[in-house]
Amino acid sequence: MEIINWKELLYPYAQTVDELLLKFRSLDKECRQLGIYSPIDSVTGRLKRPASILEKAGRKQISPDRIEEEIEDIAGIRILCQFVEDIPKVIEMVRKRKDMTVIEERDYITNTKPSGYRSYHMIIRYPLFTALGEKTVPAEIQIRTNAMNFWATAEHSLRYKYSGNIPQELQDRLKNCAEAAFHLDTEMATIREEITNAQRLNEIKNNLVANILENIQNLYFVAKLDDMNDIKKEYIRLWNGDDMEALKEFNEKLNIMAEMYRV
Ligand code: 0O2
Repeated sequence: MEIINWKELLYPYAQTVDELLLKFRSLDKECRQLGIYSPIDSVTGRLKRPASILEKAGRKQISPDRIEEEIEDIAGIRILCQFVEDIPKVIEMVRKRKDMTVIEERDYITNTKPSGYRSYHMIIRYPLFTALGEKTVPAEIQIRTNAMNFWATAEHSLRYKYSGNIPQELQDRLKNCAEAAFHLDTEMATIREEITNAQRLNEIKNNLVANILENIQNLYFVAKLDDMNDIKKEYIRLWNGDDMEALKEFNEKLNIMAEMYRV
C-alpha cells in the first residue's frame, strides 16, 4: 500500500486555509472600520485530519492517489453570520470574487439534512502560488448562522463520540434542538434592524473614542499642561454623558487644536 506523505500533501491546503482566513477576516475588519454593516460575524478555518480524510476516502472508495482530486473539503473555512438574511450576502460576496472560482454549491438551509443540519456549502478552486509554482487547490466554504453552528458543532461531537451511530433517542432530541435553533434564527430576524442599528452605533462610538484618545495622546507631546487638564476633564464628562454629537464636536475641537499646534 502506498504511504502518504501527509506533511507534503497537506501543506498547500494549510496555506489555502491561512490565505482564505486572512481575506475574509480583512473584509469583515474593513466593514467595521468604515462603519458599514458586515454580514460576516466571524471566520474560522480548519484542515481535515488525516484520519478523517482516510475515513472519507474509504467510504467513497477513493484510492489514495485520487485523494487530492476527489476530496474537496481538506481545506475548509466557516463563515458565521448573525442572521439568516446575511447568508445570501456572503454567498454573493464569494461568487463575485475574482481570486477564487465557485464550482459547486449545496444549500442545506433550504434542503435541511435529515439529521437537522442546516448550512450553505460552496466548493471553490483557489489558485495558490507556492515556492514550487502555481497550484489550484479545492476548498469548502461553509456559511451558517451562529445558531446553526451551535447545533452543528454539538451534533458533530456526538457523531464522533458514537462513530456515526447516534442512539435514536439522542437523535430525536437533536432534532428538537435543531428546530429550536431554527426558531431562534426566525425570531432574531424579526428584531434584526433594532440589533444592527444598536451595533452600528456602538461601532461608530468606538471608532470615535479611539480617534479622540489618539488625538489626546498626540496633544500630550505639544500642548500646555493646563490645556491638557481641561481636555481630560471634558473627555471624562462627555464619556459619562453618552452624547454622540457632543463627542463628535469634541473630536473636531481636538483636531483643530492639533492643527494649531502643528502650525
Ligand atoms: P469535518 O470534521 O469537518 O471534516 P460527506 O459524505 O457528508 O462526508 P460530502 O459529500 O463532502 O461529505 O458532503 P457534505 O455533507 O456536503 O459536507 C460534509 C461536511 O458538512 C461535513 O464534514 C460536516 O462538516 C458538514 N456536515 C454535513 N452533514 C452534517 C451533519 O448532519 N451534521 C453535522 N454536524 N455536520 C454535517 P465532515 O467530514 O463530517 O467533518
